[in-house]
Amino acid sequence: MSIGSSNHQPSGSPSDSPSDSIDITPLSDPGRRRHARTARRAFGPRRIRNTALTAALALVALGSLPALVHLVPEDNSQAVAQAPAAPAAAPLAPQTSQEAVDLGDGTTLAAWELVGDQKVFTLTLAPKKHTTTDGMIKDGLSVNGTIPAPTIRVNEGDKLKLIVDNKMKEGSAIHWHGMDLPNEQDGVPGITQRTIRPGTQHIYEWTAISTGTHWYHSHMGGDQEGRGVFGALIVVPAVNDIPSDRDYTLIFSDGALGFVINGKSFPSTTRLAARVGERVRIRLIGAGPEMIHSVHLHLGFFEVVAQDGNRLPQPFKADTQLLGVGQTFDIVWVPTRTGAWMLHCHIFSHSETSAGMTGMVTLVDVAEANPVTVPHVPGVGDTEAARPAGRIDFESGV
Ligand SMILES: [Cu+2]
Repeated sequence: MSIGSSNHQPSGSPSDSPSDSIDITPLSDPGRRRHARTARRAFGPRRIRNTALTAALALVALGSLPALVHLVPEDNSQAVAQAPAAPAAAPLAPQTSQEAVDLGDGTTLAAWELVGDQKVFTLTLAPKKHTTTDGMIKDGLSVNGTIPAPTIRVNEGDKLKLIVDNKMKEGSAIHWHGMDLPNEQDGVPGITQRTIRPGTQHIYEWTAISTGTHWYHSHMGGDQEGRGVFGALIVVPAVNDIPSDRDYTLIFSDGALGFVINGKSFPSTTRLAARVGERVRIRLIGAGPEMIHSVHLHLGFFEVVAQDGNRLPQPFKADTQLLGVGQTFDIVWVPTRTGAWMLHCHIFSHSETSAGMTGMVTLVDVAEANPVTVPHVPGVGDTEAARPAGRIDFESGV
């Protein structure tokens, strides 16, 4: 499965099942049974087998039940010719809301609702006792109850309304990092807006025109950011997105929460799932207020394909990517072997103590590649022995 560029839906956790089997759903439809009975009377059992086969194949091609009406022909050889042209696929109904969804990498997709022509997000900032790993409880700041803040994922050109509701005991403002937007929407307290006082709201309105992987965070000094007010801000380009089978986001932070990936310290970080041969896109975000991180992935190399949301004109291969404060990189990794492959900051004081690995460490669990599935064509076997019983032998006509 490839994740398309116009995908509105969360894409971090594609199904592990091949799900390539062809489902001829209308088989149990009473209308079809009626047609089948009529046809059986008219043509006898052998002819109906042929007709049913042809109808099944045509159904697969057309993917629509109404077409079946045209597929009980007097002469089976005319079936495909008589079938009407496949109707144009109906346009998808516009999405009008999105629920919060666990994206499978330790981040959560932000909920929104379409009001008029705007996608409306409500972001509630509040204190939270946050556990980074067993026994490590920190005084964090959450957005909609989560650390990191929920991932805002929108499409290029979307008009956004972002209601920031400050339920913290301190003032704040939210900066939309990497966005090309009007100055008064930039979220810098004392410069472009008044501080959002405790117990009050502030509304930001802007259009998402800066595509790729970005982020948002409190601009009230680095302290709030270090305690958790940071999240991914992904603007899916209308065309030419980076194709991938998996799409994960890893946000590195190093403030009051300690050395964390997506708000967690190893071994409580979320392990990522992948399969051999898949294109695994990982969006790296340096959201810590203080430090650079040297992000290393075991097993070969990955390709660095974008920086700060912009596709690189010349992607390059690396096994370690330096992630500066405020930077983002998109990397694409195609695992070649199964196993538990480590992704960690290679600055060992950020990822290890004398007691072992901790902090900025996670693992990618790579399973075997999906088997190649060959479509089954009913009635046709490579050898006579391979033909299932009851199937028609086209050569002999028996
Ligand atoms: Cu580091």
